[in-house]
Amino acid sequence: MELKQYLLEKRTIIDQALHEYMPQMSGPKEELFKAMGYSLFAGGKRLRPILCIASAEAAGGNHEDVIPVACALEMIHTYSLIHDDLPAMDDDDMRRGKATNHIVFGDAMAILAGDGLLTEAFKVMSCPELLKRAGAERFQRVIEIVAAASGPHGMVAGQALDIRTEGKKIDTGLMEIIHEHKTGALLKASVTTGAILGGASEKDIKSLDDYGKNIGLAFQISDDILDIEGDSEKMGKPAGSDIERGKNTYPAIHGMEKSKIILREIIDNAIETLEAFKERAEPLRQIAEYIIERRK
Ligand code: GRG
Repeated sequence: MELKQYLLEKRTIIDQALHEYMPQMSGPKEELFKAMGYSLFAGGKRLRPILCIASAEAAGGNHEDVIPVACALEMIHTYSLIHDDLPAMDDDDMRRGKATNHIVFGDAMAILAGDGLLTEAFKVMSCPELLKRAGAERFQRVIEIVAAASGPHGMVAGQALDIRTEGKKIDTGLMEIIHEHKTGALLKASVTTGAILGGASEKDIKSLDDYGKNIGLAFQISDDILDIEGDSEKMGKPAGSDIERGKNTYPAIHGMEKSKIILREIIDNAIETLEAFKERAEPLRQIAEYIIERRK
């Protein structure tokens, strides 16, 4: 399996579905939808939806089992980035190589574009096709997992803690809680929901859930490392902003060398949880390796 080809294939499927869920609008709602579409189609890697599909495949299902949920995850992720970039939060001007949403549309419209993407995500997931395909029990379980991972038990809590601890010295335990909630929760939910909708057994859901937890943390550590060693042009945003803001990152607390060792260990743990899935989990294995090698 060639990962590059796999990622391209899945990204195409997701982009097509996202365009169907988010048609171009004319009339009074035009500006709002333009602002939502601006960030949704700004060139994101689509990692969360791809993980959702790859997890469904590892469980024996396919992308058709998860499309509404995969797209909803990307909408929620995009909302979080729009709000994270606002002047009241990280105050960033560049994201994905383009001016951030509030720079183009203004703060108020950027807030509303984020709100629109978040709520639309739940509309997309609550479609009758998903209910019919998944059955009521899986359908309910998946929506609850996505809500918990995004909201005040997940990403929103991580962001709140991150903002409140900026510039303060914290211990590794608290830093891990922040990472787990802010970035890890939605990545883990992407894998778990894929497993459930792909028809995995409870034992397999647990293994894939463990994989998701590990790569969620790994992704944030690699992001911390990239912020120091990355190339601003490749990343589409300026490097070095974490240090400037006094963010509590892995390299800041453990140093660069140890952070890289920890990252390798976590990726190895993630790959180990996939043993029972044999060939079907090859994309998930390669995505785990990609997290270490990624440059953006
Ligand atoms: C505003 C509620 C709220 C939450 C924001 C996710 C987040 C919480 C903030 C983003 C801060 C950040 C840069 C975290 C590092 C990890 C991360 C989520 C990077 C961006 O995700 P990618 O690399 O982005 O998947 P693309 O652009 O490829 O979609």
